[in-house]
Amino acid sequence: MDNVFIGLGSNLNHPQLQLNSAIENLKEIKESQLLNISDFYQSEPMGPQEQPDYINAVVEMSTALTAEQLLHELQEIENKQGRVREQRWGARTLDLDILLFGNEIINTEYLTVPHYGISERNFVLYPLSDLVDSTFKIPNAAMMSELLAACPVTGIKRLKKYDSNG
Ligand code: A4P
Ligand code: MG
Repeated sequence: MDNVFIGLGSNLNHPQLQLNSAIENLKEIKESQLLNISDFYQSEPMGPQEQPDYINAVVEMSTALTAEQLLHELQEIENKQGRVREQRWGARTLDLDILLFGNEIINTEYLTVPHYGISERNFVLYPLSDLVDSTFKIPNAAMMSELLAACPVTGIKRLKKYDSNG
C-alpha cells in the first residue's frame, strides 16, 4: 500500500459542496482508504483572473491501486461532478490532482508525480502542511518547512476544518 496525497480544487457551482461530494466519492474508491483531510482554503485564482476564487484542500489516502489506476478513478469522479475541460487553468467544478504517490517519481505521457506545481503553489502547500510535519521531504524537492518559508501567504485564507455534515 502506498500513501498518496491528492489535491482538490473547485471554483464553480458551490465549491465547498463540490469538495464535500468529492470527499464522499474518494471514500468509495476501490482498494483504497481515505486517511486524512486538510482544512479547506479559499485562494485567489492562479491563471486567468476573470474567474471566481477557488476552494482548495488536500487529502491523504492509502491505496493498492497503481498511480495510473488511481488517476482513472479520480477522472471518473471529476466527470461525475460535471467537469468540462475547456480553457487551461480556467474555472472548473472539480480538479483532482495526484500530488504525491508514496516516494514514486513518475514521468509518463499521462502522469507527472510529484505534481509539477507542488513546490510553489500556496493552495497546495498550505493544505498539505496540515497533514504532514515540517520535516516531511518531497521527492525531487525540498523539505516542507523550506517550501513554506518561500511560499507567500497572500491570496489564501484558511476557512474551517472539513465537516462531513457541511
Ligand atoms: N496529469 C499529469 N500529471 C498529473 C497528476 N499528478 N495528477 C495529466 C493528475 N493529472 C495529471 O489535467 C490534464 C492532464 O494532466 C490529465 O489528463 C492527466 O493525464 P486536467 O485536470 O484535465 O487539466 P487541468 O487541471 O486544467 O490542467 P493542469 O495543468 O493540471 O492544471 P492545474 O495545474 O491543475 O491548475 N488557482 C487556484 N487558486 N486553485 C487551484 O486549484 N487550479 C488550476 C488548475 C488553475 N488555477 C488554480 C487552481
Ligand atoms: Mg488537474
